[in-house]
Amino acid sequence: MTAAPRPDSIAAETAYILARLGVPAAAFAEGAITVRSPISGEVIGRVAEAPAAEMSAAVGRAHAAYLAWRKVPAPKRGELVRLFGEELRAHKTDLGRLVTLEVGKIVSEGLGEVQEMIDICDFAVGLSRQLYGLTIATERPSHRMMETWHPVGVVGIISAFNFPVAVWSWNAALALVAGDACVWKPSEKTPLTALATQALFEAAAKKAGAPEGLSQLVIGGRAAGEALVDDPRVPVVSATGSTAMGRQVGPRVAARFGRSILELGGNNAGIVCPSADLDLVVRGVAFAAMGTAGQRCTTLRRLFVHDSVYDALVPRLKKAYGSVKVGDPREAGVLVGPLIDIRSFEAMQSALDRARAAGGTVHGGERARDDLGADARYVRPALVEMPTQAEIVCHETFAPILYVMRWSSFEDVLALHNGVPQGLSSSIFTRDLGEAERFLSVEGSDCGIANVNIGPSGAEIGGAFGGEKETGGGRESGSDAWKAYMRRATNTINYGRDLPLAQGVTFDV
Ligand code: UN1
Repeated sequence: MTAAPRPDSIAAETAYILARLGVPAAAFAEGAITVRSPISGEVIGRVAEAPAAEMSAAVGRAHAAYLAWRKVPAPKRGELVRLFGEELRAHKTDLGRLVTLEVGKIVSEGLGEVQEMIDICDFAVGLSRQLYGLTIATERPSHRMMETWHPVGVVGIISAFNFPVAVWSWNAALALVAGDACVWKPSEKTPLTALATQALFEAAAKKAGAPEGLSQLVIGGRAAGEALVDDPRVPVVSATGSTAMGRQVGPRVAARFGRSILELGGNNAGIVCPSADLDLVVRGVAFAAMGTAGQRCTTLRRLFVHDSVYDALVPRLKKAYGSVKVGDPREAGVLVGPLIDIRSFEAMQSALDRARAAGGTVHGGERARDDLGADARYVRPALVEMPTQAEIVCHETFAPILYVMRWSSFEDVLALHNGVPQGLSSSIFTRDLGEAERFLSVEGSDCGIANVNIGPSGAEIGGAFGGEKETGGGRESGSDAWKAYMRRATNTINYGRDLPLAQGVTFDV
């Protein structure tokens, strides 16, 4: 650990933190992948793309580690994850800061991302003593029937830039206690946080005496992703990213009878009812729609406001949109940092043009803080009043755009709510128990996550995370999501001296 003072430039601070986290300087000194900080657009690292054969070699190493790891008792596997959680606790400030530098999250959200990793480690440690199966009544005398959950093998993890390390940890922590090994292909936009996380994992693995190669990191582009997706030694592929990516991954994994856990696009809505507490709505909407600069899968993108409260609420929201502090995410008071890159800014502008063409009135959305770097893109979050749920509203644009629409009939608003291809997260703001319960019922939200009086984003790790329809159907993180990382065996044991057959079949030889 170096005692030098924390340097000023983003590139120098990045190098300083990576050194503290145990990443050798050579790992980010040269290579085909140029990493830019969205804060200023400056280059903060260059990382080599893994050669074509590397993915297959990494899967081979992970598979060899799995063969040893699967025999380690699950609570002992939990010990590795506990030690990894300790590393994360000890380095939370540095890793959180690195998330801020590489992704542009505000400081509290960078730290929150690492906290989410710590939380899933804690969860997985407990889980390592609970990988339970059922015992099931059998129809045959002197028999017993039960389930055993076994490790499944190598789990492939493809992660996105917006939660560059937390989403990996949701998968890895569960996979590791389940007895699996992991191969990780992070987003090409965020290899530095991946290198740092891998270094912390290696430190924990060494302390735990875990088999070598249990977690492999392969930095590369599409070819690396495809090699992972197509490798028959990878029974489970967990992929987070766009629906377009999932459309490729899902069928390819299925074609070789692998399983995929897909966490794809969201188009999350909120319904504001006549009885809603508007103070709470303003705060809930502000965080859910503008937080993380609109770059969460769970970001609030559509808001349906009842006619009777529209004129009371929407001016307040516009005020919040106009006054929220946009800028350098390292600065105190800033709530909205940069977009990840220029392409993302262009996609946002083209969505706003389409919204205008469909009759929308756009407030905000323009470039902000162009003094912070020619290659950085900051925007004032956009609130767009839409006359209808036009086609553009049905798309996920990964930027801070909130489409606001009016409603008057609860039936109609439920239909509009569910009338998009995605099904990740959803919310209702109401004090009316009937409305709340209907929203959560079978006739209500069709999403994997449905909330009352909180926005759709910011889920805790204890619940299963994921969604329906084009969101991909996968579930990660809490509840019984661990089952996707294991294989189930049904066991029937005959402890008698006869051989009664099921369904009363007789077969006397
Ligand atoms: C994502 O955007 O990919 O619920 C994950 C949330 C976070 C995770 C988001 N806990 O917003």
